[in-house]
Amino acid sequence: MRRMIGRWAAVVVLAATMATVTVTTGSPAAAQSTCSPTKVTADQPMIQNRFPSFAFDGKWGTFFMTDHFDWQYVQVDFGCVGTFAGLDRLMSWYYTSPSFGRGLQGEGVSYSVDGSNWTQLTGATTSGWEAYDNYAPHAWHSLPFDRPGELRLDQPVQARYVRFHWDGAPGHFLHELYIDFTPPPPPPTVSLSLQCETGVVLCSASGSSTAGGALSFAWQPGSGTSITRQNDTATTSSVAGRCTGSSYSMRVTATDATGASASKQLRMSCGGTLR
Ligand SMILES: [Ca+2]
Repeated sequence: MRRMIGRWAAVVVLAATMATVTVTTGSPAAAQSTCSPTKVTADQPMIQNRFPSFAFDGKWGTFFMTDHFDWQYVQVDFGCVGTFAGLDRLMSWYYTSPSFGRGLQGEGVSYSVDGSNWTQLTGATTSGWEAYDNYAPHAWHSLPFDRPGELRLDQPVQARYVRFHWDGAPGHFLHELYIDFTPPPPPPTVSLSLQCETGVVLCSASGSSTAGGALSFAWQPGSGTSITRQNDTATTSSVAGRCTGSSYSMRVTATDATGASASKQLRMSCGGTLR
């Protein structure tokens, strides 16, 4: 009878050892930009419900309209610091593009990282508007209606806020701004899979980072469990040890070179056979 129990126990242990549980966490597809939603504002009031956002909504048929204010601006807050490289605009005179152009009405562009300290684009730091009158370092006039072409920075800069400045008038509709802005890449994410076997303490973890490169693994055995690090590679790690109770828990954290990490924990049965 004792022998029979021993055989059954052996079968149970074997079956239990074969069983595994895997938990996966994190996903590269879950990586999202950290930029807040874009906000468009203006320093002068709109008229006829032509909102400032209409100047940056991707639709040429909508426009922002104000009264006659010199050197007013529309500000685009991208919600994060990215790379700003150039700006073009679409303006009309009552939906037309007359040949007389905008005359002596000035235009210019500035940018900021924090919304407090601003840098104006100048003729010396840009290209694209050489055909127009650069009457002040930061200001041009005699631009045409429609699209004059992109004012392009010689060296792209880091910015969160971009302002388009212009001398406005009611019939000068600002239909759209075309801003060359590249948001920063989303922060790296680590995906991690932890697999442990019942009956013995044998766990393995594998993972990857959207940033690429090697991962470092940190193992935290539950109470009453001792483990020995077995094997590490750039993307996998494993431990083995002894069960000292009826169950054990195991937690592993994988961290990439940027500091992004993912953790996972499992609780498994010891099987009562390998104390
Ligand atoms: Ca528009």
